Amino acid sequence: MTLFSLVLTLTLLVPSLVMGGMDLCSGSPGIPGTPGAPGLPGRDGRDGIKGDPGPPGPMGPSGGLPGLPGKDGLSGAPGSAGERGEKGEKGETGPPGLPAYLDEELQSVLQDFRHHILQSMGVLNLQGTMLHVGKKVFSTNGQSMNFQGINEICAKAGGTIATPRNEEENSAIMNFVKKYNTYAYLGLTEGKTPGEFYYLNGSLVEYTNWYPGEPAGKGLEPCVEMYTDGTWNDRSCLQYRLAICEF
Ligand code: MAN
Ligand code: CA
Repeated sequence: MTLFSLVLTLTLLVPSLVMGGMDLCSGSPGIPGTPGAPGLPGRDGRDGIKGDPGPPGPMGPSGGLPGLPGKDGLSGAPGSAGERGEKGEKGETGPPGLPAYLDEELQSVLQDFRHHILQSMGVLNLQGTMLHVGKKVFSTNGQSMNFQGINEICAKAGGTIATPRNEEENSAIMNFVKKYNTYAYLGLTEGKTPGEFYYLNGSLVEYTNWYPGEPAGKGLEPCVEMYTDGTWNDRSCLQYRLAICEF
């Protein structure tokens, strides 16, 4: 070993001995060195979540091919109801119910009906505006109007213009004519043949009570009025006559 290599060995060894011992004259810490150069860029991270769609791009040049057909529009308003179907088969028999006379709810509904009907009948009887003949009811509101007006108000009330089919019905109508001292139109009109009269349902008149010499209008008096004695006269349809309906 040369002297040089011995000195070199010691020179290298001594500082490590001093550092390892720590009690060999420790100095103050040195000044921090300057920051190192930036490291190499790290590896790429994982893919991020998908971003929002971008805004629509600018319109392309015109003259392109026509686009695909658009989506269907909103559905239209419902159509009108179809024709009534055929009647279905009879359903099964329902569960047995109480006999009507033991059904308290039904009895109370019936009592209510009875009460209301009797009240209304009382009012109508007092006013004398309703006359029963067989299954028919004749009634008047005491107003006078032309033939068309009478047909309209009778239809509105759910009836038709009074049409005597026999003597009893004729006298019921005459009762109103006398009471109001106003002739009434009847539900009859003249056909194409002058002097031939028909019910409003189109069938030829059966019962008549013409005043002697009538009908004499020769096609110019297509309506029929009742005089105060119950006889009939053919007459223009534009007079004002008592409105009597039947139900
Ligand atoms: C008037 C009208 C006719 C009727 C005659 C009877 O002219 O009422 O309808 O036939 O009188 O004289
Ligand atoms: Ca006449």
